Amino acid sequence: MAVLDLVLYPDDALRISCRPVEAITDEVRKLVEDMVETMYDAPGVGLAAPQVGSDLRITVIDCSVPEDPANLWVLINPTILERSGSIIWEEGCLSIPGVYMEVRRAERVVVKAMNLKGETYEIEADGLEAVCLQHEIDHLNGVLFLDHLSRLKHRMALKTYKRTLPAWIEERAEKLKKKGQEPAPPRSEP
Ligand code: K1U
Ligand code: ZN
Repeated sequence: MAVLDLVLYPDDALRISCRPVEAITDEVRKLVEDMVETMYDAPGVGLAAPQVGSDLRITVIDCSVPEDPANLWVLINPTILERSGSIIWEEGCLSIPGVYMEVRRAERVVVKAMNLKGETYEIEADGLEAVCLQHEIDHLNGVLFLDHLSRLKHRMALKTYKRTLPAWIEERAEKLKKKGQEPAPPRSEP
């Protein structure tokens, strides 16, 4: 298992529409394993494939704090079947570190996805789990939480991001070095 490099905003890789997984191959299993490791290491409550440079429709989610792999969801080719209600939640994004902003989303969702055994299953979620499912499925369509903000809030978010990013990059490099991994240089400037 490996902690993968995170793709950071404004990298174009975050703007692609991901392609469906056709078959559960060893490559898919390895990607999922590394995504889980990367999410727990960050730490985060979710991670989508484009955030680690893949164009596959895969996301992993564990909203339990402290983390509990028993509550891990692996969602392959997820689709939202139902949305209802409205909720405002302060969201973060591992590709836009240091920025937390309130976003309005559906309060409850029903999502259909496939697991690593190739079985289709449904999740009915509300609160943070519903917010996280929507945030991650947005990633698979090239949509970021910034896109849900007003122009003013969007500008404020980018200002915070530019100010705090250098320290975050340094901290992450230190952390990866301690794990014996060399961090990749950032792929694009904010
Ligand atoms: O997809 C991502 O960028 C991960 C993101 C998911 C998310 C968080 C909050 C609301 C919606 C979606 C994160 O995990 S940011 C980090 C975070 O929120 C967190 C980290 C550790 C413990 C608890 C939360
Ligand atoms: Zn995100």
